[in-house]
Amino acid sequence: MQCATCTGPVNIAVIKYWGKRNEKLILPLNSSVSVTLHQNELRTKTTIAACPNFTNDQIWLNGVEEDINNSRLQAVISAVKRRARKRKSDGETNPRLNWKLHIVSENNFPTAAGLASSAAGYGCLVYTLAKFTHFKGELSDIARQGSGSACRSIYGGFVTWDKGTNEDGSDSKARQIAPHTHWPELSVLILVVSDQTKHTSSTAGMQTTVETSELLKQRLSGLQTKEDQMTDAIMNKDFKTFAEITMKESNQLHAVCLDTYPPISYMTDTSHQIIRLVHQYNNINEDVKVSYTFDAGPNACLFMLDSEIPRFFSLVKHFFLPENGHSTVQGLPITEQTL
Ligand code: 2P0
Repeated sequence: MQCATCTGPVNIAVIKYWGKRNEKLILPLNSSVSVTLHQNELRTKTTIAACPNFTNDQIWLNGVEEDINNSRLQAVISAVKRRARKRKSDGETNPRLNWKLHIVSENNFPTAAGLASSAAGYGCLVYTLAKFTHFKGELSDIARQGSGSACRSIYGGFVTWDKGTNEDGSDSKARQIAPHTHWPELSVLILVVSDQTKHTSSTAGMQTTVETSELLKQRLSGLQTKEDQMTDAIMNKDFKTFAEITMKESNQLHAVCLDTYPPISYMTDTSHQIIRLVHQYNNINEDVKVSYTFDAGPNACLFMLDSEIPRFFSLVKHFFLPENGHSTVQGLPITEQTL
């Protein structure tokens, strides 16, 4: 029996991906920018085991067997094998490419609750497949075919997913714009409001948005400028600009979701309370010290410089945590996280 185990990180988008131009290849309507989180807290762990005697491919996610014939799973498994075979075209054979695989994947955080579990999951799966088959080369475009946002989890630090223009998706992949060491003071606090699976998957939600939202067209027309400003803010470690664009991006994503017909609402009252707390905190400080972003779920990702964490976290504890250290809302712990 041969095994490979890897861990994969979550990434949080600060310029959001929402809408595809090609559903099958998972090609986005816009480029996006993200921050990859450190793997100490939120991560997927995937093990692939295989031997000549296994008769079927099988996969277990968080201890439950899933359908291995899922088209996205099949797309990434066959793409990694195809690329690994190509590398061996000199006649050398790699027996592992013909073995059936047993794949076990676990998240140490709520799955499908708007915390980028599919990004970590597919990013990690592709990386582990590459390790198992001894393939070294481009993986981001393969991870994209599992879940769009997964292409960004292949890289650490600050990452852009270029939407690309080729019809076959060959230029739709992520690249690192700066390593995590570039801005070590930047931290993120994750407030887990709910660990419930989201009512509308990102895939279904963005499809309905593309079909019905007028606001999406307006959003897309201004995004390139925003992406450029965000990249400059990251390169210049300009927290105020980074934070303001991040908040406005989150607000616009959720406005577009509400403009979808029927509307999609991912945030809860608690999410809105967190937004109000951040704005009040910034107003009192007469500066932008903290920013929020929400994905397809109610959970908050708050960016701030690490010097701000103790003061802001004490407010979070005061408003959202009873003395036992657990959220008043759903009884879930709040996780402190540093990039
Ligand atoms: C993002 N999200 O940029 C945005 C912000 C959610 C809100 O990427 O259909 O799970 O698998 O490509 O990657 C979630 O979308 O969707 C997402 P598919 P995915 O992070």
